[in-house]
Amino acid sequence: MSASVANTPPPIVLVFAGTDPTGGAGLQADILTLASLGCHALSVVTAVTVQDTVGVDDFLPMEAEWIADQARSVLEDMPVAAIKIGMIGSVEAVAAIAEVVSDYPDIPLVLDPVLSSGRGDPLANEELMAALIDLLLPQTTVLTPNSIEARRLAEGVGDDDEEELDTDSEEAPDLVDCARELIDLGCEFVLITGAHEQGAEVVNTLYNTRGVVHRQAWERLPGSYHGSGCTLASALAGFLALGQDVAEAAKEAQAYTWQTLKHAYRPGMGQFIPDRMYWVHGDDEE
Ligand code: PXL
Repeated sequence: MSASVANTPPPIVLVFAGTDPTGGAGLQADILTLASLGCHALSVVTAVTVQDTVGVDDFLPMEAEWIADQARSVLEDMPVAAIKIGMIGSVEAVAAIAEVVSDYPDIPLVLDPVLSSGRGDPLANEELMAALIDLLLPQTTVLTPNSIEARRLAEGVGDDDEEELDTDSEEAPDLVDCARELIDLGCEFVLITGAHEQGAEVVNTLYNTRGVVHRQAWERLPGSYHGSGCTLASALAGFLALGQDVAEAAKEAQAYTWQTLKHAYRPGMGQFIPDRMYWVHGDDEE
């Protein structure tokens, strides 16, 4: 019919995420990141948030059946090279997503366990965390928690419900132990990010069943960023879709994310937004 019929589509990544009207985090961040890497994003809306760059005011979870229907229509139509899951919004939605992805066990799955916003507004409760652990972790290729999320997930939901671990606390389990626990819960790899830890550098570590795969240290940038975790997880899914193995994709995703943070801008009164299109905008004055 036309020449466009012959064009090869870019690698396709299916994203499950909540929308963020600021464009800083969530689905919008994922789509921008994937587009920037040369992938095509299929976008399944799991929730709608009300927020600005300062914090999240409210969110409305999408009905679980609607989430599954959105996903199934595109999965049956197009070849998906990787799946990325961000904010989910309800326990029912976790179950629905787990059921859909279980039909596609060969597609690598990146799970960003979104538990709260950058400001700390809760985006998941204990029940949702338990569902993530039971239903999605065993299907996950790479889990991408920050150190706070890693500790909360590894600590489990049983013993000490109300008390979150303070990252400065002497009691805080070592992240290597957290990684081992998370791997034991069934995911293949865990990439724990260290921005919330102390230190001049941010150290991110990739683990698998044998322990540390690699550890990378990055110059700590001064801002507070909205959507850095979404950017990292999507970039990782994108590099997997482009054919890299997990170890290489994790490195490339960190390098890309660090660049987006280095070029971040502050469009409102709150956090900085990573510039996923930094290579289009060119270098700015600091
Ligand atoms: O950065 C985590 C995140 C993911 N998804 C949505 C969000 C946020 C943080 O605010 O709003 C929709």
